[in-house]
This record gives sequence, structure tokens and C-alpha cells, in this order.
Amino acid sequence: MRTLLLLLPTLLGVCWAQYISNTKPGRTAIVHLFEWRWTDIALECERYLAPNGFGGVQISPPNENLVVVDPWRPWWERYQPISYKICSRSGNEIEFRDMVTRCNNVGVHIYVDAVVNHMCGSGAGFGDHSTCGSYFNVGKRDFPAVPYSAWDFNDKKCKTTSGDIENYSDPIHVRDCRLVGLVDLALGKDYVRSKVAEYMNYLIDIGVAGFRIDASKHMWPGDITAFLSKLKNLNTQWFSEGSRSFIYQEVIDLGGEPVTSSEYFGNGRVTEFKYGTKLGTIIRKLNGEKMANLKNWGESSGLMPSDRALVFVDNHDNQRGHGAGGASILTFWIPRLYKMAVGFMLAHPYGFTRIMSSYWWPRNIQNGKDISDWFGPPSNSDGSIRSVTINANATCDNGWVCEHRWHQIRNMVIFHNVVDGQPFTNWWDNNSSQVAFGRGNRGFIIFNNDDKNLSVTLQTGLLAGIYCDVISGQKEGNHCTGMQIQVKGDGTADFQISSRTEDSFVAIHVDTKL
Ligand code: AAO
Repeated sequence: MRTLLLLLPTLLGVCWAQYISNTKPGRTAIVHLFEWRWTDIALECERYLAPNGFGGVQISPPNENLVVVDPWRPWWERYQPISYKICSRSGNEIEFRDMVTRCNNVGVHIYVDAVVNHMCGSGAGFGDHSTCGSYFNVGKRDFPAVPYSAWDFNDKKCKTTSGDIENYSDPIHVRDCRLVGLVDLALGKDYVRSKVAEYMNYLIDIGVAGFRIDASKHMWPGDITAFLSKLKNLNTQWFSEGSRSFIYQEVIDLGGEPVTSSEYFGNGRVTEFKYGTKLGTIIRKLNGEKMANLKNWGESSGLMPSDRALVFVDNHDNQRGHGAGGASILTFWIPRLYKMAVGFMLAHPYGFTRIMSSYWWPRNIQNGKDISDWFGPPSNSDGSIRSVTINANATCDNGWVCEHRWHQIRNMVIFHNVVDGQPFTNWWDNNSSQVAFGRGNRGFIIFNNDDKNLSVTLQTGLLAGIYCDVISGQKEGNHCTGMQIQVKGDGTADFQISSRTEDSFVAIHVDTKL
């Protein structure tokens, strides 16, 4: 009995660990460096992410994929695997290993986007060669570089006429048929599970800290459990003995479909798509919403349990009309509201947070749809991805947006680290879109998303002193480049925020005390 009790935490630990981010203590958010090259990510870990307290990077799929030529090299070609060789537009295996090592060495971990539900599209026409030159024949379901053959796909299992998912209200369609024509792997087979686990274990050995599991909704939860149970513990060069991969599954559940997020909680965290959809609706003030409605944000407002949620304002799909969320999603294209949304997310204790970092594309919205939604990353005429260049003021150039380098967002990532573990306190609202809240005695944030100026005295929960606002500026040495807020002996402070400023929110925390 005693042995069992002693063993129990270890046994449970194996299971719990899937929800733990594996970020270093005091680093509580990751950033998706969408379509970045491995060499640029290695540099970014060293020169920017580590010094600014970022915990990790979600990278684009590293494995060999279809080269799509019509349209020309869209970003989505990387969601059409040809093999599990580490060989993509972001770089080769040597560059990948160098990135993982260098990022880990400065305490920034790598999270791989694992595309394991399917291989490439079944329809002809997009392209016929692969990023590493591996032979394949999708018509015959032949992928010798893995190898997979016709027996390893669900073609016989799927019962729709087209072979594609035709109806999202039928969970069997959703799991056994092709997502937009992508040939669907038979993850019910032990052979396929083993190949997937072999790929993931290869990455674990190199030193990655976890995985986004692409298209999880299109796999049976039990099949995911089966390949996850074949995974090794993380590499002990950087992670403590017995550490398990952080897992977050991409399941789009906005309600209204039979497949739900909760079916996947046993495997790890799940992407909470309601988060960005609802937050966007509230901050845009659509359907009569107001920020005061954020008072009970979290489980009691209909989101999944906080310790199961991976949260984000936008992702690589819904920032361009793919996936789900639609018109309410906020992105870098609407910077004023976007910064408020990301600021709110990073001030709030709910979920594990991911920041989006994008590139520019020639957005062209016609009848509500962006016809340039396919546009790939900044690239040269031979299709190679262009490097991220950094301006003197620390912003990015060469076509890269780098939201994570916007000082307001970067400073809120630090805020999120500083207030980690503190309770949600001192909520205030004007019953409209002026709201404020604190995080115990470590941080305080206030928003004015109304069309009128804000002037109010509020309890901040902070010790008396002069604090530097990290939105209008920041503390540099003992000097504040932004607005100063005086917290009085009783913990209250006066706030004035015009409704016409570019950044109509103010955030202070203990490390910005002058
Ligand atoms: C490309 C071409 C296709 C071609 C295919 C194969 O665009 O025309 O047929 O190649 O040759 C990405 C791109 C795809 C691309 C694919 C492969 O987005 O355009 O296809 O690479 O190159 C579903 C999935 C979700 C998926 C999302 C895009 O459930 O897993 O579609 N996301 C991931 C990745 C994504 C990637 C893939 C998966 C594939 O993040 O980048 O695709 O690896 C409903 C369902 C959702 C469903 C959406 C969209 O959502 O609930 O599950 O997502 O529809 O089909 C309201 C509803 C909401 C609904 C939404 C949209 O908001 O509330 O539930 O409307 O109807």
C-alpha cells in the first residue's frame, strides 16, 4: 500500500505532465513564429526571446511536404506531408538541430506543429514534387520515404461518396474521411501509430519540448492516446528526468457540432477557439457586447477548464479567414483593438497563452473573403523564405510583422510572467467598455474602449509608489519613458485615459516601480 502511495504521484505525474508547458519557471507564454526559418528562430531566441522572458516558440511543420506551385508556394503547402524527414522551406535537419540546441541553451523551448492526421491532398494539380525530393504517388497512396502504402489510409473505412468529410455533424465522417481532400491516415493501425510516434520521438531526442497536434478533431481521441503513449520522456540534457511532452490538440469547438473539445482532455490541452472568437466580439463591441462582460471571463463564461486550455487571440488560420472564428477575430491588421485584446489575454489568469507573430500579405477582401488568403511568407523568386531583418527600433522588416516585438505586446508578456500565480482581483467596470483589474499585489491593468474619456480613482492592490506604464513606454534603468502612475498609501491610484489615443490602456506591475 505504502509503495503504491509513493508510486501514485509518479504514475499520475506521467499523465499530468501533458498539460504542463515545460517552459522555464517564470516564463509563461509562447510565440508562434509562423513560417520563420530555423536560422532566424535560433537568432531570435538568443537576441530577443530569452532576454524578454518568452518561454518558447511554436514552429511551422518541420517535415518534408508537397511543393505547391499553383498558387505559388502558399503557406498551406506545409500542411501536406510527404515524409517525416526534417526538410522544409524553414530549413534542413542541421539547421533544425542547431535551432533547438541554441534556443534550449538560452531557456526558450521549441514546440513542433505535428501534422499526423493525413498526408498530402488527393486531387492532382497543386504540385508533384516534395521539399526534399522524396518520391510519392498520392493516387496509389504510396509514400515510400515513410513508408506508407494504401493499407495505411482510411479510404475503405470512410463511407462518404466523395471520400471527403461531407458533414461535420457526423463524427465518423469527421474522423474517418478526408479533411479537404487530404489523404487520411489509418491511425487505428498500430503500424501507423508507430510511424507517427517514431517521428515525434526523433524530435524529442533532438530536444523539442512539446507538440501542437494539427487537425486533432479529425482523429479519434483514443488513436491520439495510442501514439502519445509511445512517446519517450524529454531529452534530459535540457529537461528534468521523467518530463513528458507538452501536448495541445487543435480542435475547433465553437459549439454546435457533436465533436467536442472535452473528448480530448485526456490527452493534453486543447486549443480554445471560443476565446479569440468571443474576445474579438467583445472588444469590437459587436452584437451589443461591452468589455464589462469580461468580468466573469473563463469557465463561468462558457470556456473550457483553464488548465486544459491553450489560448490565443488569433492563429495562422483565422487571421486570414481559414479555420473558424470568422469576422470577429482580431489581428495585426487592426492594431489598436488587437493590442487591447492581447493585453487583456496576457493580464488575465485564464489558460496557457500563445502569441501570434505574422508576415504581411497583400490582403484583398472581396465579398467578405480574402482572395489572397493563400499567400506564402516573404520569399525570393526561387521560393526560398526571406530572412527576418531587424530595424534600429527593434521592429521587423523584409515583410515580417513580428507582433511579439511590438513593445506593448512584449511588455505584456513580461507582465504575464510577473503576475503568474496571483489571483484575479479588484475588478472594476463602468457597465460599458471601461474596465480594470489587478493580479493580487503584483500588477494592475485598465482599459478604455468607450468613446468617451476615462477618469477614475481605483484600488490597485499595489504598494504605494510611482509606477511606469508599460503600454505608453517602459521603465529603463530608474527612468520611465511612458506615463507615470502614482499609487497612494491606501493602494488607490488616479487614472486618465483619452478615448482617442492609439493605446487606450495602461498596465503597471511591481517590476516597473520607480
Ligand atoms: C489546401 C487547399 C484545399 C485543398 C487541400 C488539399 O486550400 O482547397 O482541398 O489543400 O489539396 C491548411 C489550409 C487548407 C489547406 C490545407 C492543406 O487551411 O486550406 O487545404 O492546409 O494544404 C477545419 C479543421 C482544422 C483545420 C481547419 C483549416 O477542423 O483542423 O479546417 N486547421 C488545421 C491547420 C490548417 C491546415 C489543416 C488543419 C490541415 O491549422 O492550417 O489547413 O492540415 C468548421 C469546423 C472546423 C473546420 C472549419 C473549416 O468551422 O468546425 O473544424 O476546421 O469549419 O473547414 C463557423 C463555425 C465553425 C466552422 C466555421 C467555418 O465559425 O462556428 O465551427 O464557421 O465553417
